[in-house]
Formats: sequence, structure tokens, C-alpha cells
Amino acid sequence: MRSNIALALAALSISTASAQPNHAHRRLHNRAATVASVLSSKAILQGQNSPTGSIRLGGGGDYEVEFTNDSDENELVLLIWNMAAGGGEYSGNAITSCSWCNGQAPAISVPLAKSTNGQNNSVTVSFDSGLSGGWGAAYADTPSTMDVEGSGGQLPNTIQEFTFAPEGVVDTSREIYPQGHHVAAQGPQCGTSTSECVFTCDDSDAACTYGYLLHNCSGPGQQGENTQNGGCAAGQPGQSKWTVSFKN
Ligand SMILES: *[C@@H]1O[C@H](CO)[C@@H](O)[C@H](O)[C@H]1NC(C)=O
Ligand SMILES: *[C@@H]1O[C@H](CO)[C@@H](O)[C@H](O)[C@H]1NC(C)=O
Ligand SMILES: *[C@H]1O[C@H](CO)[C@@H](O)[C@H](O)[C@H]1NC(C)=O
Repeated sequence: MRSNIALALAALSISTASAQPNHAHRRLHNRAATVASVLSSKAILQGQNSPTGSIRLGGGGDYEVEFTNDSDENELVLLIWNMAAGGGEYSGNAITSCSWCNGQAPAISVPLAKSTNGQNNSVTVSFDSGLSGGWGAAYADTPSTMDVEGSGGQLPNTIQEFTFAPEGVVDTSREIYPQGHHVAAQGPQCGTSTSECVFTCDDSDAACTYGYLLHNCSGPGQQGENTQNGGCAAGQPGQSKWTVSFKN
């Protein structure tokens, strides 16, 4: 299964690199097909990708996040999910709660291509104030959600969690899959990454549901050193542009 994914990604990079403008339609089609096959191979549902949802593609929202691909991978699939009000229980319809992406569609699932030939392929997403949720990326080597014991269907990779509100924070979690990829987010006051404002398990080699602590989170705008809550300040709505870089 994994080698099929690698082949699909390799094919995509060739079509992207050699694409002419009049092949744009085919390229988009190929890319959508690739996202679908990558996600289904990992037992992750496709995102709602609503143009008008509380989490939506494009800028101009209360909170804006620009995602870039800074890994060596040709194409990642960016996943963003929204916790249901009340702590993330399944809510069924408009509000998604896909840390458990195998059973609940994420708000967003889009390809995150490398920038080539001077093209800026970063993806900007808007968030309404007051939302909590998370994001992460499916890489070629990200296992299926069904193959990782204890993940309960969560994305088996490093994830970042957000509460976009004036008192909210953004943090990084290695709890689900401690061997996951590197990611770094920068906000208006501070940052969080796989080594900063990061939750790790007490036994850092194993995934955990309990027994985790926040580390390296005591700089300006950061709160919660060695606690089970905290992160880097989200900032004020309308003034808070974040950048997120997915790395190797
Ligand atoms: C890429 O484009 C976005 C707007 O779509 C912009 O905010 C960002 O600064 C650009 N990034 C680079 C590296 O040029
Ligand atoms: C905390 O930061 C130090 C210094 O940068 C680093 O060596 C360490 O690995 C970090 N801790 C975690 C849990 O990432
Ligand atoms: C990914 O794209 C961003 C801009 O969108 C660029 O700055 C970065 O260098 C690219 N990463 C790679 C590995 O090409």
C-alpha cells in the first residue's frame, strides 16, 4: 500500500513539473484524485472544504493561517478539524470533530504542494473567532489511522491544536505519534513546534492518552510550562496572522 502512495505522489510531481497552462484542468483533476487516494489509503475521510464555513480556504477571517510545505515531500495533504462545542464529542453535522478523522470528515483536506518555478503554493485558511480544533498533514509515510494501535482513528502524525480566541493558545502535540514529522507555527507573539510549547508523553517513545506534559513553553506569550494545559497565545482576532511550516 505504501509503495502505491509513493508512486501516486511521484506521478503527481512529474505532472506538476511538466504542466503547461492548458493542462491546468487535468492537473487539478489529478491532484483531487491524488488527495482522495492518499486519504482513503490512510482511512481518513475527505474534508468538507466549505467556502463559507467557520473554517474556510482563503484569507480575511478573524484568524488567518498560511500553511507551507517546507518538507522534501512533493505533496502533503493538509487536514484541519474543528472540535465540537463541549469538548470534541461527535456532533454529526455542521461542526466537525475530526481528530478522529476516520469517522468524522475534517473541515479541510487540501493538497499542499511544494513551490516550484517561483510559484507560491502556500495555502491560507481563515478561522472564525471562538473555534477550537487542530491541524496536521498526511505525508507519504503517514500510516493508516487503522494501523496505529491506540490512535483511535486520529491522524498518526505530529498535530497542532488551536483555540482561536483572545485568551486562546496554539500548541503542538506529539502524543498520538511521537515519531511524527516536524512542524513549526509562528504567531504574532510566539511560536510552537516539535520542540517549543510541545506536549510529549512521559515515556516519549510511546503514544499516550494520559501522562503528558507541555515543554519549553515559558517565553513571552507562552504559558503552561510542565502542565497539561497551555501553549502560545493565539492573539487578537483581526490582527493575528499565523504561519505553519510542515517539515521533514
Ligand atoms: C504566498 O502567498 C500568500 C498569499 O496567498 C502570502 O501571504 C505569502 O506571504 C506568500 N509567501 C511567500 C513565501 O511568498
Ligand atoms: C526543549 O528545548 C531544548 C533546547 O532547545 C531541546 O534540547 C529539547 O529537546 C526541547 N524539549 C522538547 C521536549 O522538545
Ligand atoms: C514549499 O513552498 C514554500 C512556499 O510556498 C517555499 O517557501 C518552500 O521552500 C517550499 N518547500 C520546498 C521544500 O520546496
